[in-house]
Amino acid sequence: MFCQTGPVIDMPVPASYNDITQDPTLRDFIGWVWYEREVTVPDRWITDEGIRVVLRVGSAHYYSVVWVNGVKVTEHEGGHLPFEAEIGTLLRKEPTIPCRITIAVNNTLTLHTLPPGSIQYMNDRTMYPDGFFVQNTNFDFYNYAGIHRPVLLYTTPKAYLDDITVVTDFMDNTGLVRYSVSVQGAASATVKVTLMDTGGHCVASSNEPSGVLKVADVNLWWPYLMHENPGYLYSLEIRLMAADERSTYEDVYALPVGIRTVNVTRTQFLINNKPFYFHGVNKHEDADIRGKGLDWPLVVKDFNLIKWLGANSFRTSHYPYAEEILQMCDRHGIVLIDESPGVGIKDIRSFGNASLTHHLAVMDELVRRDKNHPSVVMWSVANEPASEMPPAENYFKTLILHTKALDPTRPVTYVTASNYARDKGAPFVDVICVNSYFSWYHDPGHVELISLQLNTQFEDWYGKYKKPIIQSEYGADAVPGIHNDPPVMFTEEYQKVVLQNYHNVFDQKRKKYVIGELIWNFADFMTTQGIARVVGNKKGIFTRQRQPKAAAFLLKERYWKLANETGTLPLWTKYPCPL
Ligand code: GCB
Repeated sequence: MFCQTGPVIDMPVPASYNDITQDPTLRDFIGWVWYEREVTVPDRWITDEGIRVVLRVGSAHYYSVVWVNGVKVTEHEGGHLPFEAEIGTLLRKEPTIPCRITIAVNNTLTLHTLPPGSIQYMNDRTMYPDGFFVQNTNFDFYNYAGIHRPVLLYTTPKAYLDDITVVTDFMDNTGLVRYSVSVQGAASATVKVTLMDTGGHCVASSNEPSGVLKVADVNLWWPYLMHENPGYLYSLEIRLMAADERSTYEDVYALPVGIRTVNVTRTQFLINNKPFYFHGVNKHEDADIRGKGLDWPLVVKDFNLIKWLGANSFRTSHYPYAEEILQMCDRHGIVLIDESPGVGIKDIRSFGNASLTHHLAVMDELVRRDKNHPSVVMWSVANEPASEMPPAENYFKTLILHTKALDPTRPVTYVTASNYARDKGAPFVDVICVNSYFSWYHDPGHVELISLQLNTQFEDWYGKYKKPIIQSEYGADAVPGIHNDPPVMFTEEYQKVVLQNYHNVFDQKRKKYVIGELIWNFADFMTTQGIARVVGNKKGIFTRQRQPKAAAFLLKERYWKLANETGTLPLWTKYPCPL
């Protein structure tokens, strides 16, 4: 059966659809879009009943419905996280036709989605035509939509490895890898687990589906700039063998494992029992043309810039990033604060049960996806919610306790911008993360006030909660190439002087209870149109095309100074290198 779909346009995957065509209605489109393509699958996938065929969507923004050969196979709420459907049975029903995959994606945000938003119909017919509506949101980035990450077809045997959980620890020189393997599709199965070092040598093994592997003379996973050889990864190879009356099945999975611990005290963040100071950035998945679509050259360029800068960490502001990016962090020793898409929760109706239920489900999906990454050292459940509203107390208590139950090994936070005295959720977080924009949104132009106001901010938060604090955002817009001395807002000089004033205070407080500083933002990024934004947010220290502004050099000098003072430089910095 051959189906004609109708007029279509070429649309690359992965990519946001917004900036691909010249059509302004598609750029700002709100509603359903349809993707479709046919693929031919190997005959063996059809004839061998012992094979599971799985369709996996890395992420699609926001609500997706998926059909295969016209039959609905799954739907999923939420961008930023993967979802799957098993389609083998369906393909077997009509083995002669190619596999037609149809994905409908709707980017509408409501009060109960994450991030939340609302649709507003404009009813004044003297101003707006019939049916005119806008999508309102409370976040500061463009609501890019489409299929943002790869769509894959893969197979497993009927009996397969469904999940692996790894929790690591160490005592003296011995590493401990507590693991548990979940098997599906087999009444009984044997599992062989082998932990290998980077040279491919087996360092520990077991025949149990769960247990503890002991690693003598362990190589711990260390962050970049904290050890000469950061990002050490073992490989946990798991082989599953199962049989039924028809056949035997073998599944195998190799999971990179970094052995490290994370702990928080009243004043410190400890990785492997050593104080870790976050000197890093906030990012966005954002670039010209592809929007939020995964783009390997961009990913690798960004990691080169992060390392050039001497940054040791970033926050996945304001949603979960592609798994490929987390894998890069594991390998390079870049520490992550892994954030949910809980950004812009400002309306009291977004603190109700429907929203909370969805937020809990998103945390389930996020922790299930990212729990085994050594680079992830903390969960952030939200960014700048209206945490002063009374329902925030129950909302964040439930959310944070739920996340801790999912993963007792990592601290949990949400990022706040509200007043310390009125914040209802702060008692439940492990680390206080505060955003502030002194001399920008407050007292514009008055950089001389930063020192006083920032000092007050830190003393107030620490005084009330006695928890370590990360300055999770600070910065100023700079339009590249605009200069003025003495500095005025939007110039490269002003961005620099704001940063310098913040740094002076960080240097006093980091010896006490401030455990990190994350610049807003790594690079300029696109926002919705408005009078406060000139073709996007310009607080990047790099342009959207990843060229440095003056502030990038200032930050580079600072981060390498911090690294020299608090860390251990990687081996390659001791030899001539293109820094
Ligand atoms: C914030 C937000 C971030 C914005 C930034 C800004 O507090 O968390 O999403 O982009 O401020 O530049 O206004």
